[in-house]
Amino acid sequence: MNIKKLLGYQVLDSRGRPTVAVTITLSDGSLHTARVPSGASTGAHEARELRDAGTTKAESFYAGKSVYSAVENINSKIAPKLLGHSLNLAAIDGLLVEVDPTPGHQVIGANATLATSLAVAKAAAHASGKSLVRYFQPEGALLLPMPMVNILSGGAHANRSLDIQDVLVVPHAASNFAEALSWIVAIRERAASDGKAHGVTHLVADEGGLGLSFPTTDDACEFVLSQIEELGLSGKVSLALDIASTQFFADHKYSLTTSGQVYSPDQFVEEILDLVTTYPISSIEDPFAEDDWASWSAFAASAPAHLQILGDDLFTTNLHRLERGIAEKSANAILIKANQNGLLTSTHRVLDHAHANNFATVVSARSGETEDSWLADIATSWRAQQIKVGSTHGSERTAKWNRLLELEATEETEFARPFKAL
Ligand code: 2PG
Ligand code: MG
Repeated sequence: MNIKKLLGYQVLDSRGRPTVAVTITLSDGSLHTARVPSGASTGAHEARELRDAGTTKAESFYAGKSVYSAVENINSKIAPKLLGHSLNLAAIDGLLVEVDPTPGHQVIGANATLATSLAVAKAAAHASGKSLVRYFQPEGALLLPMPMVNILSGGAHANRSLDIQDVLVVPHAASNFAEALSWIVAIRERAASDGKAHGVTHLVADEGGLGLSFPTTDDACEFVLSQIEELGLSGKVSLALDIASTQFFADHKYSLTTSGQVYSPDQFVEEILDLVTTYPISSIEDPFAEDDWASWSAFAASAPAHLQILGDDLFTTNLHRLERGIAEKSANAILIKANQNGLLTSTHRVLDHAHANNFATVVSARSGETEDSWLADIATSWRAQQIKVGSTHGSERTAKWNRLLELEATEETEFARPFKAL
């Protein structure tokens, strides 16, 4: 079977912003579509997401956020190379690098390359008569990942109602995926009604979390911990924080808006240490800015042994940055976002390299998502052990949760439980 037609076009993501889709038609007449997500708190070292200048009339309706040029690159530069090609994902990803050998796909755009790479993977799965998850892992029990789920949102996802980006929960003691999700739904519902009862108006943030305002990170943690406690889930569900600190780091200072406090990097290391030793926090993401390597290493050297120290903007799913983090002992876990990288095979390589070096991996959605559910399949078959998709609200989020529930119901599975009780 080979590629008869490959078409790129613009679609919308969950924020109502344009993103890239690719549909491949195979020689058997079947169609295979993939859509790519898009971040808001993007790291400076991510692969390039190509967006238009906003100068033409068509572009101006999307205020500089349209992706017509990435689509044009797919149709004029990528498609001619791939027509008639057999469905070898690694070979096709190699061809995409030949089309644009710049690091980070600067010329054709990582949104163009990833949409193509994903559509090829889906088409290749079909050609081998398998689902995407079974294309990557043909045999054996599938390892369903532990969910890390957003309850409160702040930062760039909720109009900065909190300085930090997310307070998430990890149902680390759940015995299966369905139970894990049921606990999370209960916490999310209770947090929403308690927020109202306290007279706090909230917005539903970009990832379906609650945009409740709290003066400090401690207050936000205590609020979520009280929901966990009221539900009788203390000791079974822990907190995870995405500090997304690059967003408030400037002039060598961490400046918090809601509390008005300003910290030097050394002081912020102490502040974060305080936080993770005060609350039952199993994972902390981007506690320091993307290029503040010294603070990462200093923190990792004194952090509690159980703590997952997770690099998102720090690593941007980039092999070289991960290698530096391993060498400098900056963290012990990496967030894996395929669109930070731009190709499925090299994203997989980063994940494997992390596992080979005893780093944990968390496969992650972006704040701008689509209803496509490929993320659940790759997180499972690549044996990531953890997945982050935002909250339990919004079809672009539930598409991934529902796919994991489907796998648990229909396949032979195990449930990853990477955290010990706190
Ligand atoms: C993150 C992601 C998802 P964004 O920072 O981890 O929460 O956000 O996609 O905006 O980068
Ligand atoms: Mg993050």
